[in-house]
Amino acid sequence: MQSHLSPKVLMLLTSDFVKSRYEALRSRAPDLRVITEIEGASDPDVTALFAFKLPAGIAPRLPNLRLAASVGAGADGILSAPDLPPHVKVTRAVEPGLGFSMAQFVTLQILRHFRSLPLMEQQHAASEWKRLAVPDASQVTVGVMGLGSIGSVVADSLVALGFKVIAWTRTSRDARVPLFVGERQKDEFLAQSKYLVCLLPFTPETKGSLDRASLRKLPKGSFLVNVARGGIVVEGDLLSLVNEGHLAGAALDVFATEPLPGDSPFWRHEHILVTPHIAAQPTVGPVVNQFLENLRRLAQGQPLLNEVDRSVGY
Ligand code: NDP
Ligand code: OXD
Repeated sequence: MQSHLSPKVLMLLTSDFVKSRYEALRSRAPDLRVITEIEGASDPDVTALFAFKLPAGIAPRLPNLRLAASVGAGADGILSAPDLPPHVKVTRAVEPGLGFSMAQFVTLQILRHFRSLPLMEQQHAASEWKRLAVPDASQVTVGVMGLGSIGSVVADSLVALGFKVIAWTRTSRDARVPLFVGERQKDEFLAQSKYLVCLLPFTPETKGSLDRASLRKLPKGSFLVNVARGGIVVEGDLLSLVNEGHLAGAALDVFATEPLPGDSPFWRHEHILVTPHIAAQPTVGPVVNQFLENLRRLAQGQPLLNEVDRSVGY
């Protein structure tokens, strides 16, 4: 490829996560023009952006931007830019390994609580031989919010472990588990979910949707696993419901503010486990290949892989 003919790509190195994708892109496509800062007040040569977050003020300096590709599964960090022109196509990363990593993480959190791992660790530390009752997964319902490329793999894994699994989606379709659809079936879905796994995208509709009123609908003693985006849950409402004993606890991997501030009451809470947004990550190779394929498709006017529907935000 002649360098003067290749597209020019801007990567915003906002984290190590993006930096490793930058290095992989450079080594897989050495002739591609990739910059990490806009050269000058504006750069009319940049046609594609590859990033996790798009701060305000960048898009207007790229007058010929046509593609904004997320290096992650969620494109919310790009869609939230207030000045991204409506004609720019947005894509996100989809790859099979991501569903498996997420299924490992979610089942780890559910089983840790369901099989009382913290108590076993305490007993171990105290040299205490005390047999615990073995709970029956077939009597326990896990509700998976969002049955997309990741949620469907998580749901299948939980079924394989013997749990009753139900799911909640925005639109109706065929599914391997009982499906509840839209706002009209949300309360019925929540009322059955002893474990609630949030795998929704962060959109104007889902933002703040797990508030006190919704979380209160869960059966008493329920447990929340949020691996989607922090802003979907109203954090103060969650904390009150755990402190009041309505919820047994939560495993939280994502937060409204990341990194989670040191003074957050979630840290060290005995019924809450905080992890630093590490539930799953798209594998570098497939994501970089998908981006290169989309550059090719863009140049040839073909439909893009994993394009986000900007009218619904995912
Ligand atoms: P998808 O876009 O494939 O699936 C989204 C699912 O959510 C779909 O089933 C969709 O319904 C449903 N949904 C969307 N909006 C609503 C709504 N308003 N009401 C009910 N259901 C709704 O997403 P993925 O499975 O690929 O990823 C899910 C999320 O996981 C990502 O957006 C990201 O935020 C998060 N993530 C977190 C990671 C971490 O490390 N913590 C790593 C990777 C991803 P329908 O089927 O009807 O369209
Ligand atoms: C993602 C994430 O969206 O890491 O890929 O959260």
